Amino acid sequence: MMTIPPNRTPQTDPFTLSAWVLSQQHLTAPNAKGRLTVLLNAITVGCKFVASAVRKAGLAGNDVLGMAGSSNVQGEDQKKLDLVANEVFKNVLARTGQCAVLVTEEEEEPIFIRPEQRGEYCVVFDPLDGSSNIDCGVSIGTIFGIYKVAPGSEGSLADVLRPGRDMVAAGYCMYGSMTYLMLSTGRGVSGFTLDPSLGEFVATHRDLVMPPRGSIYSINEGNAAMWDAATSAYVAEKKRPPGGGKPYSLRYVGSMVADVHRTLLYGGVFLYPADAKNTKGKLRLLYEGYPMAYLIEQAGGRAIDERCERLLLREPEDIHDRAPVYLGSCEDVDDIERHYKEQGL
Ligand code: AHM
Ligand code: MG
Repeated sequence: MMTIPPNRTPQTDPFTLSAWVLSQQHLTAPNAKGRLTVLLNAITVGCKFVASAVRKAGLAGNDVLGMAGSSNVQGEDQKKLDLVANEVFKNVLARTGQCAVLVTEEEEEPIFIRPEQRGEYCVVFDPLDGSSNIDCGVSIGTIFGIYKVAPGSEGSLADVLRPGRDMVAAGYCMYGSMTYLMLSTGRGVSGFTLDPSLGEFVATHRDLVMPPRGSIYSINEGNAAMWDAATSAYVAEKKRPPGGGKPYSLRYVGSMVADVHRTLLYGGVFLYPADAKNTKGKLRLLYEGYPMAYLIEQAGGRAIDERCERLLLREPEDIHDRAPVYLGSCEDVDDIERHYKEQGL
């Protein structure tokens, strides 16, 4: 009988996302019943669907670009593709039978799953982040975080109104030049790339570790006149380093998923501070800040708020709460903290 020698090259060992999740569960919870695996699989189906919709958007028969003529809970105009993605994720998640509560950026109230379909996980998500980039074909993404309900809970507001450190998994999918899905179940971060010929996410970034320092800062400089003193001083220092060192480069896509993805891979920092107009910043804590902070920390980086406290420990006041976000390579985020301390925090 012919035996197949172990060969771990990606060409002959397509390590799929489902296989990776099962292997992680085997390590962390050997008695697990595979429920989180089912849930994560459903999320990958949603991501593949949205990736396909994004690829075809604007072509004949796919009239999903442009405005839907409605606005979401934050009063922001909704794009058609936002709404398509929202429906897709709600449907695939509810059908798993593993969810108790869903929170989506697109809907004001949490969605409580009816008893026949109810499970023990809560998913908070931004179905299509980076709205301003949808119609021009620049990278956009889906962000998600997963909590487990409290023991005995049938799914309540309290199950989702919790700090991000309680999440059992978090990730994002970026619809860019390739479709990437970066995921953590609390034991590091791994990245997967959608192989269009297989229709599967295949492991391409195993156990990702961020550089301790980068050379890129990422912020909307158009808001500079409204920044606080610490943010202004930090950015000024990166442009003109003391002692004549090499300045940092500025990169800003305007899609959090793309800006964080680059930060995870190359290092550096991504900031969305509070400013004189947006006193809590712009980014939503539950389904933007926490999942990204979770991934960054799991990859060895650091994520803080304007008090220089761990973002993952911040208590949400509301499911659509916003928070200032500073995340990236540890030493770069330490620099930001130093400026806040110098300004008297
Ligand atoms: P959205 O959820 O409406 O897309 O808004 C969130 C996005 C983030 O992806 C991005 O980091 C940020 O808004 C960009 O904001 P700005 O255009 O103010 O720089
Ligand atoms: Mg968003």
